[in-house]
Amino acid sequence: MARERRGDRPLELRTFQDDVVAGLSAPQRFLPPKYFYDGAGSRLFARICRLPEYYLTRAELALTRRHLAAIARFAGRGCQLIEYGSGEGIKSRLLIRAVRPAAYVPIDISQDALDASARRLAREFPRLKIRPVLGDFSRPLHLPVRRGTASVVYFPGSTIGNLTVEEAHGFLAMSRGIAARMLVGVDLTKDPAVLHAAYNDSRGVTAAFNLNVLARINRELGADFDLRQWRHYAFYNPAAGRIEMHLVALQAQRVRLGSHRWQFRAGETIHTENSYKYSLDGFAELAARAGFAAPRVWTDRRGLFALYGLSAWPAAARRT
Ligand code: SAH
Ligand code: AVI
Repeated sequence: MARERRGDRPLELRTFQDDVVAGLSAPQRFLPPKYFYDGAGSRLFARICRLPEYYLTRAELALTRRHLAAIARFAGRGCQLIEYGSGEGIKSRLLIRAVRPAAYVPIDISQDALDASARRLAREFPRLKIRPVLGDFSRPLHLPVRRGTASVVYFPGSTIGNLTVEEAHGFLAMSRGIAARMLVGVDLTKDPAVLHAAYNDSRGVTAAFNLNVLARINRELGADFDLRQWRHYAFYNPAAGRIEMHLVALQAQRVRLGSHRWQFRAGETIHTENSYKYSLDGFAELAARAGFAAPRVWTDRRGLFALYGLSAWPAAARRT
C-alpha cells in the first residue's frame, strides 16, 4: 500500500507524528505516555493490573470496596459521574452500583478500551445512561453533561501520577470548572523495592507495554525501530519522587520516520513515562493550590494507595 502523504493523514495521526518527532528530537528524548494506549497497549495494561507485583489496582479496589458507602455518600446519589482515563472500568462498576448516577461519562483516548468497557457496563446496568467520550484529557473537551445536575469527576488508578506536577495542577484546575467534587486515586510514596518490583514484573508484561509504543510508531507512522535493539528500563528516582520508565538503545543505531532521521548512541534512552508517588500531605497541598480542600481520604489497610474526596473551595476562599 502506498504510504499516505502527510497532508492526507487524519489530524490525530498528524498530531501523533508531530509529538513523536518533537520528543525524539529533544536532548533527552521522550515520548508522551498517552501514546501507550492503542488496542494492544490497553490489553497489555489490563494484564499489568492483574500482575502479582502491581499492587496499585488491588489496593485501590480493596479500599473502594471497604469504604464504598462513605465514598458514595461523598459523591452524592444521582450525580453525573465523569471519569477521566476510564480504561477497563474495573472500579467504576463498584461506584456506579453504589452512586446510581444520573449519567456516566467515561472519557478515554483508547477507542478499544472505551468501547469494551461501555459495552460491559451497558450489559451490567441496562438502565444507566452511558455517554462515552473519545478524547485526550490534556486538551479542552466538550462533555455531554446537563446543567442543573451536580457533576463529580472520578480520576482513579493514579493516572494523575503520569502527569508532571504542573500538568496535575492544570488538570485539577480544569476539573474545578466542571465539578465541585472530585474522587482522585493516588499512589503513595513507599519502599522503593516495592515500587521497583511493580514496574519490573517477572513476566515481562510491563516491558512489553513499554516497547509497544515503538511498535505502534512503526505500525501507524511507518518508522523503522528494530524492537530487538531496545530494552525496558524502569527505576525509582527518589529526588523527583517518581518511577521513570525509559527504553534503552542496546547498540548505536539509526531510526527513520518519513523524512526524519535520528542517530542513537548505545545506552541512550527514550524517556517514556513518569509515575509520581505522593505523600498524603503532598497531594493535599497540590489539590489546595488548584482550589480544592481534601476533606476525605480513604486508604487501603496497608497504606499503599489513597482515594481523595476533594471539594472545591468557594471562589472567595481560594488559596493560590
Ligand atoms: N482508570 C483505569 C485505567 C487507568 S490506565 C484504572 O484505574 O484502572 C490509564 C487510562 O487513561 C488508560 O485507559 C488510557 O487509555 C487513558 N489515558 C491516558 N492518557 C490519556 C489522555 N491524555 N486522555 C484520555 N485518556 C488517557
Ligand atoms: C496508568 N498508570 C497509572 C500506570 C502507572 O502505574 O503509572 C501505567 C503503568 N506504567 C507501567 N505500569 C503501569
